[in-house]
Amino acid sequence: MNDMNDSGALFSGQMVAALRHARHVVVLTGAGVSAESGVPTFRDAQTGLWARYDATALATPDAFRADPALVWGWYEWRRAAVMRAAPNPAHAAVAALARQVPELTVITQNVDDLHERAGSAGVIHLHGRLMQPRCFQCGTPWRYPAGVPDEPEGGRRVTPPDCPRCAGPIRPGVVWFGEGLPADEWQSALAAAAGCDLMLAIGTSALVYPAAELPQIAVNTGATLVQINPQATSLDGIAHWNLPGAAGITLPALLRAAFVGGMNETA
Ligand code: BJW
Ligand code: ZN
Repeated sequence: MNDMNDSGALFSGQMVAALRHARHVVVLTGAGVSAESGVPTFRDAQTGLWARYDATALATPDAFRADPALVWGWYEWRRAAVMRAAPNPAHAAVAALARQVPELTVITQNVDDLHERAGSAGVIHLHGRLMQPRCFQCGTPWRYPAGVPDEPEGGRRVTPPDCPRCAGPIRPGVVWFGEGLPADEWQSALAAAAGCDLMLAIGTSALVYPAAELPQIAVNTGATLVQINPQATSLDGIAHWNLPGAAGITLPALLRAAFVGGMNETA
């Protein structure tokens, strides 16, 4: 295994060649890819009103049933943060990679739309989309009013809107713990993981299943696994290369090494 430094200055030539010659690349992203856009990761310490709560306890159907205004307020606060955020160089590099390899599949666990806003198409959203709420009772889609919600910095409780069809509460369009992943997206992700020859796992703690199975599936079917993450994760032991840097620096540097004349490459 070959590691590199945080600035992305040196990469193993073997790894760069694997990327350069890959026919189907899968990019699996987690919250870390949006961290440099200022969107807190799921397991970052929470602030304001939310500091008293564990994110994993808020992201459940039971939490919404017990206190819909608390949970909807948390998502409104996060929606405002995402709408004010801009894609960072990691999102841009993922979009650019699609123009360098014959086939690229982007699978994200993120509920934001920063990959799309950077230019990626056909992104598989395993955990749903923040911007596509629906009724908690009857599932009817609901549209947010235009504009960024005016949420105070510390957050607040917000009563969810009522469904125009059944008067049930509107819920965020995300996948909570204990809920199944969208079936089509999961099947597409499984097929891509099993069919790719290189997977880039970027900015995910790989703690949440079944998404965390995808890198192992890729490795089991012979793919090269490259991880970009400044912290240790459960993927460290199965990745062929661990690049311990920030995604917004490391991924653009890796692409320059692979596709712009082989700079930043070791023998
Ligand atoms: C940087 C960086 C920089 C920082 N550059 N990197 C098998 C075993 C055990 C449990 C289960 C199992 N199968 C299912 C379960 C239960 C459960 C689960 O996985 N629990 C675990 C906690 C153990 N899974 C589920 O419930 C799933 N459903 C399911 O399995 O359905 C079938 C079923 C139904 C009923 C009963 C049983 C089974 C659903 C999971 C849904 C997850 N949803 C969330 C919330 C979405 C909405 C929201 O955002 O509020 O999705 S949870 C949260 O975690 C969110 C994320 O997408 C997901 C993954 O997190 P991610 O992206 O990895 O972020 P972080 O914050 O954890 O890590 C950030 C990383 O970035 C870190 O590593 C940093 O170092 C790094 N980083 N800066 C690069 N600049
Ligand atoms: Zn309804």
